[in-house]
Amino acid sequence: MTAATFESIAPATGETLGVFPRSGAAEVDRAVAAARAAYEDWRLVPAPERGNVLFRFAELLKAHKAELTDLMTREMGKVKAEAGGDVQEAIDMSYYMGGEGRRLFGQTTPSELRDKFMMSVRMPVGVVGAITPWNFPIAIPAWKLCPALVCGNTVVLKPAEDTPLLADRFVELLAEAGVPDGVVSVVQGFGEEAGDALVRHPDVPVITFTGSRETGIAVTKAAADRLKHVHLELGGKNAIVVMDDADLDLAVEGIVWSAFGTSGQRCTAASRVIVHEAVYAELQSKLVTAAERLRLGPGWEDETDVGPLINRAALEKVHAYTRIGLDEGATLLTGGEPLAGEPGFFYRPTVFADVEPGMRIAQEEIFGPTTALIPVGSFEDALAAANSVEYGLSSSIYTRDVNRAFRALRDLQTGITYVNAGTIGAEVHLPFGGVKATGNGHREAGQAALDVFTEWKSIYVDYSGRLQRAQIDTAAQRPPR
Ligand code: UN1
Repeated sequence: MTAATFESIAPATGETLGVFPRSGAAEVDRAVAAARAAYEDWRLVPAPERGNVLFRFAELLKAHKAELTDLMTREMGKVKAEAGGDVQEAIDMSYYMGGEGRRLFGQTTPSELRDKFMMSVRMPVGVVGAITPWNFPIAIPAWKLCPALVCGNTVVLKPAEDTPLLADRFVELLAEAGVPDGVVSVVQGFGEEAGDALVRHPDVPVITFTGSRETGIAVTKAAADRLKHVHLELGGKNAIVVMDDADLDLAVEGIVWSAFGTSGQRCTAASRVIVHEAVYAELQSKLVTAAERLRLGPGWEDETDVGPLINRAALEKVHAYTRIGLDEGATLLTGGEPLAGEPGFFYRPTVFADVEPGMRIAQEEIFGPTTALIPVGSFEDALAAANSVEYGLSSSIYTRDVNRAFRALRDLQTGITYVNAGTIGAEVHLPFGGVKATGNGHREAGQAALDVFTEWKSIYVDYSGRLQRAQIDTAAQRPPR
């Protein structure tokens, strides 16, 4: 066991919540060996029984929802309603994937030959390495582990080093739900040590990772030598388009929720607002009024609207982007500074106006409560600006024109598009993920998640009792003329 440790720090106060072992290659080896051994039995447990374990896990998450919610407000910092939503998302995913235990549908299809049967079935892949972020510290582990487990895989989880307490509770509840020893292990620690060892481990054929684009590329390269399956959920630079016919009050509510909810620390956060010039001035003033009304504070206090950022480095990064925006010539309408006199990592909700689509604050993921207003003269210009970024996770349009709405649904280059709602709030039973630099073609959640954690096997059964040659003997099957 390594002697090195790291601390979990409460972002609202800076106090230490716990001390954790800083795992490296040796701990990863041990966890993978346990997962590999446990796989031999877990893959043979009938899928409906594996599903029952997930139903029990959902019940336990429900029973512990208040405790987990409170812990999340302290360890991760998000406000109570959102922390409860994070836990709820895990509950929903666990029930949904529990139900998959009685589906996991494959296909049957007729053979071209007589007395021959064919079908495809999903097979588990083996040990899954799951690397999860701190921003949804209960929901995202559930997005990855629930489908992985119901499909018959075992898992080594490397959670973010900012939220180790929540990860430990997550895994304890899984064990209490009946997940056998070794089927799920957690290795606490840092990406460059524990994460890297997991990604490179020869006995881990699948890696599922949520985090930054840069780390996603590094993970892909490290996994390439062994041709691992890599599922990536990376950044976003999500835009809300507000057209001249939009309900502006509704749009402002959606912008505030999407830009400042979770202090902007969602990969689906609206960090750009593309506004038709006919409503630009009005929207700008309504948005500033709404942003300035938000109360910052610790997540566990009922009156708080916006909690702290996750750590000091995040605070410094967000503030650096404020300086970049000012240097680029954007107009700072509100915010743009840390909350004075606070021990925690609080940053005021920040709105930039007169932003050009090509500016860095309109192109790069900030992951904080900063949004950029971009004026445009037409629907076409709005779509072009929205699509001008390298990411493609979520997008939204506010309009009352059904034709424009459907064109936007077709032409916005993102994996998720909303009409008359903000960019956040995806539900667990539709695919979640993005195009372009947001990922590599896979999706989590919904049925699509099963594709990450299974391989297809095609099965042929010939019950004719004689040699039948596909593609050659088919003529003999035809009735004589
Ligand atoms: C994330 O930010 O990584 O759609 C996930 C949403 C949430 C999930 C966000 N259900 O905003």
